[in-house]
Amino acid sequence: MAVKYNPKKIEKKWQKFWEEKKIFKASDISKKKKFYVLDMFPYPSGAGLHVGHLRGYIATDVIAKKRMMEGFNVLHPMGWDAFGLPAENYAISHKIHPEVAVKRNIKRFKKQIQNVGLGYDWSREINTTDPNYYKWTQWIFLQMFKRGLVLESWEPVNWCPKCKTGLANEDVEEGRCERCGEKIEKKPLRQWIIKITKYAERLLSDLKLLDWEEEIIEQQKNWIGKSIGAEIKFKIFKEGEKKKLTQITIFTTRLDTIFGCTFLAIAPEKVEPLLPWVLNRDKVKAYSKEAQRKSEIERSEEKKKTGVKLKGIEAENPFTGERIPIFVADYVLPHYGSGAIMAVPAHDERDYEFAKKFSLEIKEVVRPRDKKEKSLPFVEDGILINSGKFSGLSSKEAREEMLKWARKRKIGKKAIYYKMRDWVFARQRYWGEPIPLVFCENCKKKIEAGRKKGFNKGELLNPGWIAIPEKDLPVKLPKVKYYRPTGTGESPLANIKKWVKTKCPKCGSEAKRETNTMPQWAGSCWYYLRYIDPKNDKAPFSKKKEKYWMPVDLYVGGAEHATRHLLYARFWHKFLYDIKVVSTKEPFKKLKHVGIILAADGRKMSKRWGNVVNPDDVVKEYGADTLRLYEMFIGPFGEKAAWKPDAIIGMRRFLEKVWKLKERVIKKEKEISKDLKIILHQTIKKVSEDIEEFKFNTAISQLMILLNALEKEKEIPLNVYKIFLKLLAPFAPHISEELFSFYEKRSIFRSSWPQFDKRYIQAPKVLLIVQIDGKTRDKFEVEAGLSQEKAKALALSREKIKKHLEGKKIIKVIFVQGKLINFVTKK
Ligand code: ANZ
Ligand code: ZN
Repeated sequence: MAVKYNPKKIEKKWQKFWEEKKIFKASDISKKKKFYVLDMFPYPSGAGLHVGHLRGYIATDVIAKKRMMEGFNVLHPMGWDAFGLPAENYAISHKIHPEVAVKRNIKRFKKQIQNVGLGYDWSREINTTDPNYYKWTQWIFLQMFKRGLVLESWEPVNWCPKCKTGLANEDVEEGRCERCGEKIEKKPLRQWIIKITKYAERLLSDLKLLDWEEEIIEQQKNWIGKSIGAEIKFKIFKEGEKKKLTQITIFTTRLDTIFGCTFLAIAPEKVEPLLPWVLNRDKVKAYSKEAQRKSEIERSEEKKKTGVKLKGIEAENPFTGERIPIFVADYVLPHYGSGAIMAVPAHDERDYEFAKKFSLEIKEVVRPRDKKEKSLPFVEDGILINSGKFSGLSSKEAREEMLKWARKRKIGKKAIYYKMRDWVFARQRYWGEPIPLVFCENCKKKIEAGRKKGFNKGELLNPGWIAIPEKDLPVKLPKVKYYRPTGTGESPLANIKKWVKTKCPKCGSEAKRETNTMPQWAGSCWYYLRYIDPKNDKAPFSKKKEKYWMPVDLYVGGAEHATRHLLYARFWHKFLYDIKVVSTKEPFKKLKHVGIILAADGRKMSKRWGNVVNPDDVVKEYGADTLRLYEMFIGPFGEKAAWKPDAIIGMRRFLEKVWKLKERVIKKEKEISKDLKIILHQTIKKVSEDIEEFKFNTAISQLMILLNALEKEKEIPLNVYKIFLKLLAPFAPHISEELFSFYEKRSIFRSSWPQFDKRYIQAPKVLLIVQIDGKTRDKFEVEAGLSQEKAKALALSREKIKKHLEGKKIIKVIFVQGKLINFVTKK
């Protein structure tokens, strides 16, 4: 075989072979153990597939192929997350209908993916914009609606003036639109919300069931943001008078600081009930109105604190009996806790700023443990001072004792709050799943008149809104010419009169369709379930298949989805679990995040910088196997890595050497040297283990070590050669399949994964330093895991050590495994 390695010749051939022979197809009924490995599916942007996408897809492909060779029934599917703003904005800027653009982009993405030899089961391909798919997205929404988890709301929402739509809290990053960077405004808007907060506690506590990276668990926890504290009632009086007017409940996580509370602060949205007694009412009203225009981020992070004192009234600190002033201040947010706080300037940053500005009293009540003076505000826990009978207690003890004290007097109780807000589930845009509801005046009147029979929970909660019967799903997105956002707060669908006008499915009266669409996160909330049974038209998927395949054993994707997608999908899954549609509490057992790939210049790859690497070009120049190897070799999987064109060539050379090796393969049996056996079995072990641990780069290094060793042999027995090919196959499937095909008819992926022989596995060696009284006297190689006992025996048997220990008595041994043993002696 004198032919040169030519990936162009072999890669297309094997891609066709795999597809035709259905090598990577998952079977639904199987006695084999299953393995479900999932990629976060892409939204098919106009820019095409990016080498960054491929880093994750190749990794899951390596694992899927290894599992297949290990005898598992592997499900590794792919699909398209194609609704939403990116697709719609692309369509608008390119003057092409989103449906057409999406179709075109999908075609391109798919071709790019297939070019790389990824072993997806394409018979399960899904597309969230396909009515046969979103029929079931709408169905799940309706199940939530019917059970009272969906609410119509008019609260001001985050509005992006550029994208011209309302957004969820999760879509706002530091006060700006996560998509376009525009500053977010508050806008009163009719919308739908889903009560995800009902699941907050379970979303938090079930994190412990998961084999996820700590980093992502932490981000989920922070997003849910559970705070355990206390609610305390403060009595309100007319200034200087004894008769109580009303009371205010505050939420605090630092009850231990209450003796240092020198004023109360109330959110502008919550001040209304106090106004009848307030003397400077107009000023307070004006301030409150103005404050509500700012975003929450602005309000809570603004350095200059603002507020207005409520003249004519005061509060009583229930622990000290002192009268304290009350302010309306916009750093207090309406939707957290009770919307009112007890302010403790000495121990809270924001209260401190505020007190300084308004010259209010600053009372220190907590000291650090070490008693040294600390500058204020001191925000940590410590020991109480100036706190009556609670002085001397630690912060933690004080919180417990003070809560007891408050409970006894019925002025306080334990309280738990979550930072997470309900999910704003409506967008005023065209390219999304229609929300399957209609509005019927007639039914509304019925419900309001108390004739509630025949309405479900969602309909009673939202009088007039009627669920589309399941048999009438999907509610299809109408095909239209004009789909630009209106900016008025209404979806462009509202202009399609013919579509909007409909009959009420309950009473037959004239009704109007809901014109908001679902947010782009809806389709990805359950797609992993549809892969299990993608063509089912009777149900979202069959229960039997779900039982076999779920949960997803391994999920790989970008860390940018750590909060939104993963939180929303876990929420939908828990809901489906509650209504007995799925059998597992959590959808994704193990999660790995993939680091981003930067351009050679260290910047993010972006059209703007002109530094995007198109995988097609790499495949054209070097071949898919080289690209695959390079993407896995580029660096530790979870970390970002820069694309280095020079390093790609190294991978290509490696494959050329692999190709050449064939010339030395002999078919007859032959014993190989012990040294080569050791390298061979070491490689089987290391490649197997490294793949499991996502250490693809070191697995490839080890393959290079084995290749070097094989190159030194004159004759390579076929059985050894096949082992090498099998270990290489998940990384470089085309070349491995081609070389394997010279000897076997079956695909290399139908062969079995090599097993190492323990006898040839050497424990890694390290240098052990032997000291006597801290002075190094000897060093020698030992196994890394050597125990203290064995190290001691070995050391004491060495001549040098024997000599130095003469006449001395060992009184102590200090041992650092894998490094050092030190004998402390006495004469
Ligand atoms: C008194 C106090 C003293 C507080 C102290 C802190 C430090 P986390 O941990 O984030 O939950 N707070 C309560 N409701 C608020 C609202 N609606 N808007 C703004 N701030 C609010 O924070 C809980 C703390 O945030 C609470 O504890 C309260 O201030 C403030 F030395 O009460 B604290
Ligand atoms: Zn009706």
